[in-house]
Amino acid sequence: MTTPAPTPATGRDPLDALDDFGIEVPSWAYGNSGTRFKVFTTPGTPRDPYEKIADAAQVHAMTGLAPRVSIHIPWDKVDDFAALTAFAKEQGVAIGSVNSNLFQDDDYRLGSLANSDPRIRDKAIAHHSECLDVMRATGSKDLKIWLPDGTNYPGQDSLRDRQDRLADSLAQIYAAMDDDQRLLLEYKIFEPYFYTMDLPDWGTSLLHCMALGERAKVILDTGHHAPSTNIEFIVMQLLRQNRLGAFDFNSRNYADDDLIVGSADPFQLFRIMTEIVAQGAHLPTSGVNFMLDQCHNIEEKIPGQIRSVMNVQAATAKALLVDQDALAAARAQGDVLGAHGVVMDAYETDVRGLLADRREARGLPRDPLRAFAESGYAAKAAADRVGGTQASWGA
Ligand code: AOS
Ligand code: ZN
Ligand code: ZN
Repeated sequence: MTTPAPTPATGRDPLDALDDFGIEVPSWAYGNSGTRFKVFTTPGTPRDPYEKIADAAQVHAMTGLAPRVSIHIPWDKVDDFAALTAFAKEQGVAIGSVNSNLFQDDDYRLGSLANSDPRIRDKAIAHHSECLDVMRATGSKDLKIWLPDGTNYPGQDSLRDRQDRLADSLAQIYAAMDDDQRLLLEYKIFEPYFYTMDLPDWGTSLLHCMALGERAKVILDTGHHAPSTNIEFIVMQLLRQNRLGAFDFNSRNYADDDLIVGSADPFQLFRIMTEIVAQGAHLPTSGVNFMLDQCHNIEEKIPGQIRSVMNVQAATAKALLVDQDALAAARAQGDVLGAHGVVMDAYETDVRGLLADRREARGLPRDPLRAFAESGYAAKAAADRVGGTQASWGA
């Protein structure tokens, strides 16, 4: 199919919406990280949060697509968060969501926010108060909670009591938040526990968010579902309830692979973005935070992130090219294959040239990966960053 013309109704190019589209990148993607097995180190890997932010800023400089960096506490803890925020600004980016960490403390063996021991629950709640202070210092508005709590064996704990304790802990965190702060609640079908997770699915996360209040929203990590789950349906349903707060984008083949989004199944990413565009949720006013949650073990990290944001942009571009008038007409006529064809025409459009043109028009490199390779940044980082300890997923 040829490149679609601008929509006749407005005369505007549907891809203009991309100019305001941003993807948040995770600080931990720039550290050494990977699987349960060997973690390969790379020369030039950041040694502190400043160097992680400098690397993330390269992604934005090359693509214009990654204006914010998610941070993780305590991995990105610094003495002076105002200074870190100012440094990010100098680099051309901002600090995005603040991720709490409930999965690296011996106290949390039997759970954190859902633990039966009130002392341990209080400790986990207090950690979120610390994260809220980091948000106040950095200007971040999103507190992101991934709850690793669960059980491994039938009978290990009361599933009902765990939910009640979790609800109470979350309510205490929510009560400590400012009016302009949001609580984003992630779910995951399994891992680190394998019999039950306390937040295993979008329905459970949504129920907790609804009990908390309007500023509690669900995070959908694309790697956190059973095989064959129809993720775009969940996207539609959460949008319908105004409860989709954010994505953690990544690619999933088997479990929580955390690989480059859109690498294994670009069609799924397109289907997700089609539901997003259909409800106008690609616009900044929608409040949906499009984040990456990825690790790069064997590939170069900055190019891996550049590729990732470009994949999300390409899927969004194709979704924007769906001819909504033709789609509505085909649906109204009960034209099953006609409607399907409209969607497939958009998916099969080669948007690479269109996106390169748009980048060039904004003063960005036509080919961000090539521009980064030619910039010499990686070699300079490898030469400069000697001594110290390289950052890793988990530190
Ligand atoms: C874990 O599986 C989740 O995806 C979380 O989002 C987690 O916080 C993230 O991977 C970084 O710790
Ligand atoms: Zn995640
Ligand atoms: Zn995950």
